Amino acid sequence: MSEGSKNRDDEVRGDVVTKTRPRTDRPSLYKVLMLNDDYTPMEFVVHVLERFFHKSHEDATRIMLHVHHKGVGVCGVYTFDVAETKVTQVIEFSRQHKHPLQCTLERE
Ligand code: TYC
Repeated sequence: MSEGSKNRDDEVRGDVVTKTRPRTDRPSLYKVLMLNDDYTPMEFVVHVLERFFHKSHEDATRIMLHVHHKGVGVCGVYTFDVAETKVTQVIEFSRQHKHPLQCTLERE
């Protein structure tokens, strides 16, 4: 194959032609959701939102109150691995402190 006829997105190595896809695929995103319960102290939930989701005290308080009143709320949106890690961290931290706080992830 002459260099002139070769597609710009092909890579030629010996006889093998590999189509390189345009880099337009974006990763799927996942919401990390916080769930309400009757026992976890409000201040603890605010602390979790500050510590693991890097929220300001004001935003953390707003999200906590939203969850308290509506039952569920979004802490942040991340790629799968990051979202899964946040869920694990929140649940581990909550259990260490003997609180039943629940957190889950949902594909956007
Ligand atoms: N409902 C809890 C209370 O009244 C507070 C709370 C808020 C718990 C948000 C969990 O995700 C939660 N102490």
